[in-house]
This record gives sequence, structure tokens and C-alpha cells, in this order.
Amino acid sequence: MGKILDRNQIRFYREQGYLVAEDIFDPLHLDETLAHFNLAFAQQLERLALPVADGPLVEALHCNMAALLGANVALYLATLRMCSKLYGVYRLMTAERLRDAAADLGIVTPLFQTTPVLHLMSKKLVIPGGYQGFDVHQDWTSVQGSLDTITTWIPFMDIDPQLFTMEVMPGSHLLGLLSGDQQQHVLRVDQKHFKEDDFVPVCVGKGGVCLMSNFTIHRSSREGDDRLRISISGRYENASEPTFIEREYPFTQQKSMQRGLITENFPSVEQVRDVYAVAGEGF
Ligand SMILES: O=C(O)CCC(=O)C(=O)O
Repeated sequence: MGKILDRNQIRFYREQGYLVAEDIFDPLHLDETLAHFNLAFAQQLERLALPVADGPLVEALHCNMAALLGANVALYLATLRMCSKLYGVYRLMTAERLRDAAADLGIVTPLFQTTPVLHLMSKKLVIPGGYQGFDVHQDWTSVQGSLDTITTWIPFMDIDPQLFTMEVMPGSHLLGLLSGDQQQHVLRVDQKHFKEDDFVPVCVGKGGVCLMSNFTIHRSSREGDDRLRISISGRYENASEPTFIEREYPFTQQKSMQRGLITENFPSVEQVRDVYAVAGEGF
């Protein structure tokens, strides 16, 4: 405890319900993860015989995502879903400095009920008939585990107010669980609990994180220019929080699994043997 955050930061978090902590991640780990996102989109574009953009990583990724979205919405969503499961995402979520910062805020026995979620905002990446960004909500309903659960919001680039950032309502965690109406992805907080000018944009440097109470009111900003914003949202829950122990470790999210074959007649024996072929290069 006390390894990453100082007393003022810990006090700020307790009073305001959120905290921006810089220099938590190795920027190379952020870039490597982003490069793997880009690779995933490039692989699918190549498969469809479509051109692949190169150049600076974020711009190339943005173009390649837009190209795949334009070509095939379902494939774009499948690729995005796959990206959220990549090793680099888990490496960031389990980074020692992040774990220590969460410990400074009281998460003594961290656990992960959920897999991390990718949030991306871009005018070019609006899914036809779909949604982009979240309306005003609290995160409690998505996990409902330990009362001290922390949302970790990790951006891949320097975040400024013109990057469709996340906006938080400071101090709102102390209002507790608020009424609202259930939308597809969030329980939208009733308007009587906030005013438009209650919100502040979260600005984090690349390598930093926003740590936020599960009761802090927040939303995705509608303010942004033509750039792409990507961040990972995860949850640090606490297996030692008394009400979580008392409630016998409840989870909102359960594992589900498709039994039976997804692709009929796959794989053939040859396909399996090819994986283990000794002849050829590579080692
Ligand atoms: O990244 C965003 O725009 C919103 C993130 C969010 O609301 C969340 O992680 O709960």
C-alpha cells in the first residue's frame, strides 16, 4: 500500500470519486497492443483483397478500421471483439503499477469478474443503426460485486477535451446508487440527479489511467474532432470487501459457452497436421 499514490491523491479519490494517475504504463506496451489491433484489421482487409493503410500507427489503425467497417459491419464487430481479448489488453489490466495504485485505494485482494471492454469514439466509426458512447450512468449495475470496485479507464493516446473523452461528475459517488431507466448497455441515471454543467472532461496522458468509483456518474462526451479515441475499461473488484464476503461473492456476469461445432467439418486432418509440420522454416 502507498506505493504509487500519495496521500493527496488518495484523499482526492475518496472525496471526488475519481482520480487521474499518470505514468502507470509503459508506452511501449500501449503501442504494441495498438499495433496488434491494427494487425487484426489489416489481416481481414488483406483477406478481402482491400488496401491496407500504413503510416503513423493511430492514423493507420483509424483508416483500417473505417475500411473494414465500410466493407463488412459484422466482420468489423467480430474483429473489435477479438481485439478486446488480446494479450496486450490483459497485460495492461494486470500491470503491477496499476495493481499497486488500486491497492493504495483499498483494493487489497483484486479480482476480475469481467473481461475488459474497448471503448472507441470516432466520427468515421459510427455503426449504422448502432450506438457510440454511453449516456449518463454509474458502473455499479454492470458488476454489483464489492462496494469499493474501481473502474480503470486506460487510454491509448493523450486525451484532451476534443477527443470524445469520458466525462465525470465529481463527488457524485457519495450520492450512492441512483434511480434511472435501463437502456441496452447502461442504467441511464435519472436527470433529476445531475445538471449539464456538473460534468468535467477526463484528460489523461498516454501511459496514465483514470480510476473511478463504481458509483461516480459519468458518460461519453459528445465533443470531438476527427481523431480516433480508444480506451480500455476494466474493473478492479475487491474479494476482501466485507459486504461482498457477506453477500457470498455475487457476480452479474456469468460464463456462457457454445457447445457443438461452430464450423461444420472443420478442421480436416490435414489442417491439423499442417499446424505441427516439421518440414519448412520457422525453427
Ligand atoms: O469511454 C467512454 O466513453 C465511456 C466509458 C464508460 O462509460 C465506462 O467504462 O463505464
